[in-house]
Amino acid sequence: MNPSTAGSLAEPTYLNHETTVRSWLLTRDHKRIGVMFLVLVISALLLGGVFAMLLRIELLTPGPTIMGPMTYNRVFTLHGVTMVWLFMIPAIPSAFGNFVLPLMLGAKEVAFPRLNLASVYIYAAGAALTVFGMVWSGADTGWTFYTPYSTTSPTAVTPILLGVFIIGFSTIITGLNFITTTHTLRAPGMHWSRIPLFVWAIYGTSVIQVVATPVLAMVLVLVALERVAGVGIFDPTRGGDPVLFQHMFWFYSHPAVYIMVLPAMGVITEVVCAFSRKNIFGYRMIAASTFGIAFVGFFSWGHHMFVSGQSTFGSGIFGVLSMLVAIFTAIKIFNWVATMYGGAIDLKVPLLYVLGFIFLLTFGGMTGVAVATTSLDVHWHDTYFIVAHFHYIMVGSVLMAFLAALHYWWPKMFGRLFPERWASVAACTIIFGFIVTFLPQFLLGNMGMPRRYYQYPSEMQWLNVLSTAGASLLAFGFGLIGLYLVWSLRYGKVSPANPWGSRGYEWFSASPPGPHNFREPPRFEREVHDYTVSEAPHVF
Ligand code: HEM
Ligand SMILES: [Cu+2]
Repeated sequence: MNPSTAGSLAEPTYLNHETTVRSWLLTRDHKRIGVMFLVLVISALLLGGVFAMLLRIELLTPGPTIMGPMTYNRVFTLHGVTMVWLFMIPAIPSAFGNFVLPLMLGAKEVAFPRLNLASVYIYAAGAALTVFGMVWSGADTGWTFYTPYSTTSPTAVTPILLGVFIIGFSTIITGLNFITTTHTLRAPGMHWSRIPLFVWAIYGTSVIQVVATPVLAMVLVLVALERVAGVGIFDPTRGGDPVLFQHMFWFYSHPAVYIMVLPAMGVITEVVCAFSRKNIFGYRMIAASTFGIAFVGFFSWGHHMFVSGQSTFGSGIFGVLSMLVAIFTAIKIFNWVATMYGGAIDLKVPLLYVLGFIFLLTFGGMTGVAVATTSLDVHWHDTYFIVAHFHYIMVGSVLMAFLAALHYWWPKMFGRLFPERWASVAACTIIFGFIVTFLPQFLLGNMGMPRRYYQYPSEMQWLNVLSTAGASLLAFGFGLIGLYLVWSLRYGKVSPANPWGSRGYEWFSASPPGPHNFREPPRFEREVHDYTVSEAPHVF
C-alpha cells in the first residue's frame, strides 16, 4: 500500500504507522489482529477447499477414481474438521468482529488487547497441531469424532482432538473480550438501543461461545483420555456409554451452528441497510430474535439423535424445539426483505451475496424443518440429504456472509476498491456454482445415497457428476476473488472514507482507520443506520 495515497490527508493508518514484522506479530491493535485472523481463516478455507475438490473428484465415478477407501475416509474428515473448526467457527467473529466491533462502538480498542493477541496465537497453535495431525496420519472419524470408533481408530485422532481443544480457548477469549467491550467501551451517545445489529449478533454469539465451548472442551479431553488411558467413560465394556458422547458433543455442536450463523446474520443486516439506503425494519425484533435463536439453540441438540434410541417423546420435543429456530429465523428474513422493500436498492457486490444468502438460508431452513420432523429424518438420517441441508445452512450462510463482509469492509480495511465487474462475475459464479453443487445432493440423499460413502450405484452417477461440475465452478469463483482482491491491494482505486455512502457507525473513522481508530472521540447522536439524515457520516 502506498502511504501517500491511503487515508485522508496522508495521515498514518493502522497499516503503515509501523511496518516492521515485529510490530505486526506483537500488535495489540484489534484491527491488525482482525487482519491476521482474516489471513489465517482464509488459509483454512483454501485447505478445506482442496480437500473438498479431492472428494468431489473421487465421487465422479461409482467405483475408485483417484484414491483408496481409507484415504477417502481421511479426506472427508479433514475437509470437515478444517471447514468447521478452523474456518466457520472463527471466521466472522474473529476476523471481522475484531476489526469492526470496536469501530462500531466508537471504542479505541477491545477491552483486553493483550488477551486478544493471545487469541491469535492460541488459534494458530491449535490449527498447527490439527494440521500436524492431518499430515502425520490424518483422522478417519469424521469431524464429529463419534465414539466408539474415535476411541479405537488407529489414525492420528489425538493430536486433532487436542488441536480443536486448543482452538476452543481462542473462541472463549474472543467471546469474553467482545462481551466486555460491548458493556464497557461504548462511546458517548451509544445507548443499548443504538448498538449496531452486527454488534448485537456478535454479542449473542459470544454468549454461546462462552457457555457452550467448555462442554466441547470436556468431551474432547474425555475422548483423548479414553484413547490414551482407557478411562471407560464411553466404552460399554467398562460400564461407559457411547451415546453420552453424542449428548455432550451435540450440546455444543448444535449451538455451534449458531456461533456460525448469527454473526453471518449480523453481517447481512448491515449490508442490507447500506445497500437499500433504508433504516432497518424492526431493529428490536432482529436483536431479540438473535437471543431467541441463541436460547432455543441450546435445547435442540437431540435432533441429531433421533435414531440413537432416545424416547419417541423426547425426539418429539427436540423436533418441536428445533422448529422454533425457524420462527426466529423467519422473523429476520421478513425484516431484511421488508427493509429492502421500497428501498433505493443499489445492487452492488455485497448485496448480491445477501440475495444468495437469503435464498440459501430459506431453502436450507425449510429443509431443516423437514429433517426436524422425526419420521422424515429416519429416512434421511446420514444420507446426502443431510449433507446438502447442512451445506445450504452452514456454507450458504457463513460463506455468503463472509464474502459479503469481505467486499463490504474491504475498502475500510485496506483503503482500496475492488473491480466491481469482476467481483459481480465471481459472486454470480459462486452462487450458481453452489446451487449446482448441492441441489443434486438432496436428490441423491432421497434416493438413499449414504453420506461418507466412497462408492455408489451407477444410476446415481449423473447427479454426482453434476455436483462435481458445480464444485469446479465454485473453485473457479474463489480463484477469481483471490486474484482481484490481491490485485486491488496494489492497483485498486484508492477508496474514499465511505465508498458506499453507508450510515453505519464504523464509517465514522477514516478508511483505513488510523492506529487509534478515531482522531477525536466520536459522539453518536443519531440512530444507527439512519438514512433519514441526508449526509454520510462525518469522519472523526
Ligand atoms: C467447493 C465446495 C464444497 C464441496 C464440493 C464440498 C463437498 C463435500 C463432500 C463431498 C462432503 C462429504 C460428504 C460425506 O461423504 O459425508 C462434505 C462434507 C462436509 N463439508 Fe463440504 N464441501 C464444500 C464446501 C464446504 C464448506 C465451505 C464447508 C464449511 C464452511 C463445508 C463443510 C463440510 C462439513 C462440516 C462436512 C462434513 C464432513 C463429515 O461428514 O465428516 N464444506 N463436503
Ligand atoms: Cu443441530
